[in-house]
Amino acid sequence: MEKIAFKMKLLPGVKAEYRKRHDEIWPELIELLKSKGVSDYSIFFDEESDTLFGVQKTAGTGSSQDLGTASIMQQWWKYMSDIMYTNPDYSPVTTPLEKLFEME
Ligand code: RM4
Repeated sequence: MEKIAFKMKLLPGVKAEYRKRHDEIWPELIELLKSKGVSDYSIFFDEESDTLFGVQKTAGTGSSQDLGTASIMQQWWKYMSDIMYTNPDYSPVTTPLEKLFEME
């Protein structure tokens, strides 16, 4: 298992809506993530910059951000696109982050 992190960006003032949508995350999306080896997945938020930080473990077969060929992820990304910075295909603009330290 590998632990990876990446950042995404919210539009201003939509933190509550983002949290609400994730509180109500689709079971089919959770099923996809788990089936593709994603686990221990958290998303943190920096109020000052509206930046989201995703942290997750992967089974070495890619991260949540690599699942854009799955219909349910395409639907989710489109659903979220009104409150996030996205690419033309509605995928969230994602910047991988370099790990500088990890305590086992
Ligand atoms: C985020 C973003 C990510 C997705 C999670 C579940 O808002 O859409 O790509 O993996 O939700």
